[in-house]
Amino acid sequence: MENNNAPIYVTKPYLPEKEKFNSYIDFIWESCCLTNQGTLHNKFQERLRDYLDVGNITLTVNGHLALESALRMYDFEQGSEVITTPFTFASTTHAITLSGLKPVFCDIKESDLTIDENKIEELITDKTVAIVPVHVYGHPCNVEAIEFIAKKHGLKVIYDAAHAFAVKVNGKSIANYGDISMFSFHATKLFHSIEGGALAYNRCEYAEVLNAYKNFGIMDEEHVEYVGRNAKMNEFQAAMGLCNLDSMDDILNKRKEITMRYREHLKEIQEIQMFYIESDKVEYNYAYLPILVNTKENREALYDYLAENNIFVRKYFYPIASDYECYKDLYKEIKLPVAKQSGDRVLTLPIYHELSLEDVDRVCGFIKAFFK
Ligand code: T4K
Repeated sequence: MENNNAPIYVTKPYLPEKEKFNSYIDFIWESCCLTNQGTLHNKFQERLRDYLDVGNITLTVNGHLALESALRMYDFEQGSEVITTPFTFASTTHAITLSGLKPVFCDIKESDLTIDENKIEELITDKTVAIVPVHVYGHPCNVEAIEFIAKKHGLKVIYDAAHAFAVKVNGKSIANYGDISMFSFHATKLFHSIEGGALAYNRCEYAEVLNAYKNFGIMDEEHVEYVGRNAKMNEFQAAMGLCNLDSMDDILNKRKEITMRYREHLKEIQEIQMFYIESDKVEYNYAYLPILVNTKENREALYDYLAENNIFVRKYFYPIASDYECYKDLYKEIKLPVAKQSGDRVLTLPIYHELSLEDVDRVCGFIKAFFK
């Protein structure tokens, strides 16, 4: 019998048919090639290039090391400034810092919680070398305005597109905007390879350097040209990616259906703000289900109330990066009112392939009861 009080978590990984995954595992056993650019890695890379409709893909062991590799590839002078958003997962800010660069935080827009393109230019100094915007929750940044600013000031644009797999803007895959885009294929993402990530870019001259960076900077048996890391994707990850890529249409349709059900339920609740991202320009991927609650007190109380009822939502992204213990002393003077308020009010509700519409009804039933 169905358990009507089974815990519901914010997400749950999509799993392909076991037989299909096993057939790839059989192949790995026969080839005895486990990692270092094996057959499945190369096949996955090709298929992703087609799927994302972009010139080049470099696969990595996770999204974070992909972002770090992209930043390090440019060999920016240490201490240079990178304009970015504080409303993101820890990885974005850490990748900039760990690359010896200084994150300069720009506030975000309340309409979609992405970086506020109108506030970027005032932060540019003679030390600025790049912009690292985040397509947070799969909401695309204003890619045209950012491109205009970057060109005007000679800056690189490296998108953190960890959440934006399969999103399209102006009919084009989002992977085609900026100099490089980083995607995360972590188990919690709508498309995953257990752990994993990729850099997508159109300049083929980047390929040799990025491929070397993920393999200790090794060019060939006798030449080590760069101070690289080990960020290689292995064959088991590629096998999972290949399986899941076949199911993308199904995954996207299901997430859309779930999102519509949430919208239907929650649109009447005055205390909650939702996001409607689809437009003539944007094909959205329904990666997350973020809401803004009217006050921080209500957000905290709703979070606790749902947990008491076995529903485990998350506060992605609270605290904002400038308030982390490891950064807050550096950013005491910075005012980021929209990011701060959004971090204080945000909740991301459960959304994953297996989530039934009855589960959505249950989650929304508790939210309605809370606001009554
Ligand atoms: N940039 C952005 C904007 C990102 O959001 C991320 C990652 C990155 C960069 C870096 O990409 P990666 O290096 O990770 O590829 C999770 C993920 O670990 C992280 O990948 C993701 N963003 C972030 C938003 O969420 P946690 O610490 O919240 O995950 P965790 O373990 O608490 O899992 C959340 C829920 O998922 C749990 O309640 C249970 C469920 N779950 C999780 C896992 C791992 C499962 O059911 N099965 C599982 O195997 O960070």
